[in-house]
Amino acid sequence: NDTIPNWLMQRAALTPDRTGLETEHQSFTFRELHSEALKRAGALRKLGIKKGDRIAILLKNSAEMAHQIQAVFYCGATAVLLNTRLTAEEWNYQLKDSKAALFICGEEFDKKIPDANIVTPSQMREMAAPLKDPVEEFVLSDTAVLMYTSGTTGKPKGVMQTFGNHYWSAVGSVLNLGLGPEDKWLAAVPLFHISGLSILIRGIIYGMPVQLHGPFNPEAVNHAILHEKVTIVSVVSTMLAALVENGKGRPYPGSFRCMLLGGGPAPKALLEQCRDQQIPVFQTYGMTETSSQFATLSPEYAISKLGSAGKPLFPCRVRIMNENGEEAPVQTPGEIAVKGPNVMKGYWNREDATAAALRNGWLYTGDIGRVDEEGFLYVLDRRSDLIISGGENVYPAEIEAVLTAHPSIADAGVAAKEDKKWGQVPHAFIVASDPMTESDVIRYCAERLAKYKVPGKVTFMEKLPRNASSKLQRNLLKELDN
Ligand code: S0N
Ligand code: AMP
Ligand code: MG
Ligand code: MG
Ligand code: MG
Repeated sequence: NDTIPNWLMQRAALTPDRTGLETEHQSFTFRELHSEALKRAGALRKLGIKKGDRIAILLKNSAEMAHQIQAVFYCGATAVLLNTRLTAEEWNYQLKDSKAALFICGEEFDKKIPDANIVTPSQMREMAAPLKDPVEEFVLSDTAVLMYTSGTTGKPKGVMQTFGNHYWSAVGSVLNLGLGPEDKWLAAVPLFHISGLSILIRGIIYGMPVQLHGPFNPEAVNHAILHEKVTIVSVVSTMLAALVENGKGRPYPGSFRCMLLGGGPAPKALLEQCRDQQIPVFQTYGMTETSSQFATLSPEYAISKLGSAGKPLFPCRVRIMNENGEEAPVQTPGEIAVKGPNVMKGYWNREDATAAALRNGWLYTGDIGRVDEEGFLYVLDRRSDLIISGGENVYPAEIEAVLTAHPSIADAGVAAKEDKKWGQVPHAFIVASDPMTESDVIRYCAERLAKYKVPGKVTFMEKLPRNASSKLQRNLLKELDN
């Protein structure tokens, strides 16, 4: 079994006095990050955690969350990172599916969670004591993190990201973006998504400081770029638009070198606006299943290839596949398939879904794209009706399942509605068997689904468009709207 040193222990041994993490009120050297992780790992051991266990974490972006994640690794366990925007019902599903031995849950959430083995960060701090035998080496093929992502069936699946996936992801990123002694990466994206977690891990592997933000505050991010020597920031389109809006008339300093934009499509108008304001946007394509960035547009092509997600990172390959399972010719749209050491091991306890996604060493993303003559990737369409709202994924099937369970709803379909702020929001089309109103539907959904999955609009219909085999034609629904 190939291993690498426990990354935080190694980093603390190599460059102990460098700043590793800063938040609004705190700053930690790598030595301090190591000692914070070690103490919490001791608490985890006292709570009975052993190698191979899964530990769920539901916390907001904070130094505490960063410490807890590393502590899990020090125990040889797997961290299951829960999205803070979900409902209790949705968290419970993931806790049960992952068979989490322990649930580290922020005080602000715990009242909503039944029968889980809950511990709060403050309880853990009371039990803190340095772990005597932390895991000194990470086995590259061991699962470091489970991150849940929904699918066409509507049931979330745990993506198994290994230590090797994270290591290679960090290496692929730096071989493209480079690294200087002045670099500092700002994380305002959530640590429970790979967009945020990957920043923490890069920081440790590179020996680079990470500035971690809590709730997204455009003024605070712009202030950090303008006055706090941040050189790289990761964002989704909704965040970038808010930064541009907030930053009007305040040009970024030349030291700010990369606005890494991913998590969904980038509106051309926004890209052009950034180009005009000399904001160095790097469009990237990646997903939870690829442990973050997979392809990224290098700076020298930012203008000539505007709209492209760039070329694969050094360790990665991209292919466009046609319906016969052959590689499609240049410029021909097809399914994007990717291969590389940052591609997940599979979906946790979902052999069928894993076999469907991973074929002959390639991950079939379900996204549609084309590659131009020079090898630049253009992402054209989303996998399987996926709606992306402000960087959060919304699967129509998941909402439809909730809707049709309602006694007064005979049939339901969900499609994307274009939205100025979020990019897209879900639009529900409903065949009601009893009288009901739009607000009845919205209230019902809000009790069962994360806010970003609650339909932004409801349209009542006599009948939904279905084909001869009664399959819902969501593309027709979409046309009914926009
Ligand atoms: C866009 C964000 C920041 C919005 O959150 P904000 O402004 O903090 O909202 P709140 O104040 O919390 O809430 C206000 C109201 O808005 C609702 N709401 C919040 N978020 C959404 C949403 N996304 N869609 C719809 N509604 C939303 C709230 O519910 C609230 O409503 P009321 O007031 O009615 O209660 C936030 O959504 C955010 O952080 N988004 C980003 C998430 C993200 O990171 N996604 C990426 C996931 N993909 C990946 O990780 C793979 C790609 C990747 O790795 C990557 C991505 C980007 C950059 C780099 C990379 C990389 O490869 O390294
Ligand atoms: P997630 O599963 O949350 O990691 O989201 C990944 C999905 O976001 C991909 O499968 C794509 O559908 C979409 N996506 C990511 N990057 C881009 C991009 N540059 N352009 C268009 N869609 C993207
Ligand atoms: Mg997702
Ligand atoms: Mg806010
Ligand atoms: Mg019903």
